[in-house]
Amino acid sequence: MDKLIITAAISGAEVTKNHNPAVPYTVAEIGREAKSAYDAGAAIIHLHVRHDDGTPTQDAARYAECIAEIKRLCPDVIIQPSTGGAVGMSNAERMQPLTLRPEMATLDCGTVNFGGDDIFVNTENTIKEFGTQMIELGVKPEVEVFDKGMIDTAIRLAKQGFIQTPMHFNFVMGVTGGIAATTRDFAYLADSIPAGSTFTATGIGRHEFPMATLAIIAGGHARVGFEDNIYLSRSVLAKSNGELVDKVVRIATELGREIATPTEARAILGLNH
Ligand code: KMH
Ligand code: ZN
Repeated sequence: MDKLIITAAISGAEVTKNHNPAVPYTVAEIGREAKSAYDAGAAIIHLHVRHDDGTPTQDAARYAECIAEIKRLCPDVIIQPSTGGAVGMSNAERMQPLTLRPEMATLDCGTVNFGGDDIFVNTENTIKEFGTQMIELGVKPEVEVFDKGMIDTAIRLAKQGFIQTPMHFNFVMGVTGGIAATTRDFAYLADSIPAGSTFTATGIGRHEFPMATLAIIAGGHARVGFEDNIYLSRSVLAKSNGELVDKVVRIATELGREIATPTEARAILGLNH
């Protein structure tokens, strides 16, 4: 079994300091949270950026500043900007971080009701447009899956040349409106991806560590972080993303799964940089 790649989703676009005061907004705060996660064992930082007041932005210059700060503190970490941004952003706005040619970026492969009445829109043409840009710029997509049909969409569009293979998937489980975070649905998703693919599991809220544990056992990879969950345990706020990464490292270690360094993660994911 490959070593475990831990992704830290340190910031997100929806969670705020009202939920947890350690949620990062400024460049310095983004750097601090990335370093806490990296020091604890994260190989990938999944990145959304904000203005200093916490408003989400996909501005390329703001991404460039945050990426420079993360690279200063964590020189070899893999940085994976979001192209999902926040609900309601235009495609042009969302795609901006791709111009920085990151090693990886997210590719959301379908539309989903997102946390209630919001709709996170990813039409067929949007996915094709984003996928084409990623191929042209040499950015490896992480295929974001909020429901099983999104795997089928990714497979279909890969056959048409819009996504390179082998693909790396992220099963985002437990979003209100998306697939549930259950053992049955985890197995369903893991059994539905093509041979030779890799996957990460992300459980939302209290599902974070159960889904990470299933992925550790099944040979997948795990994502934790404030974007998905702000609690270390029931009613106990995490003081940093590093605390969440540390917990998943402890679970993996108990189960006998070693943790991948960024260099080992690059080999597992076939990153070329
Ligand atoms: N903020 C969500 C609407 C991604 O990073 O690609 C979308 C999201 C997915 O977070
Ligand atoms: Zn995200």
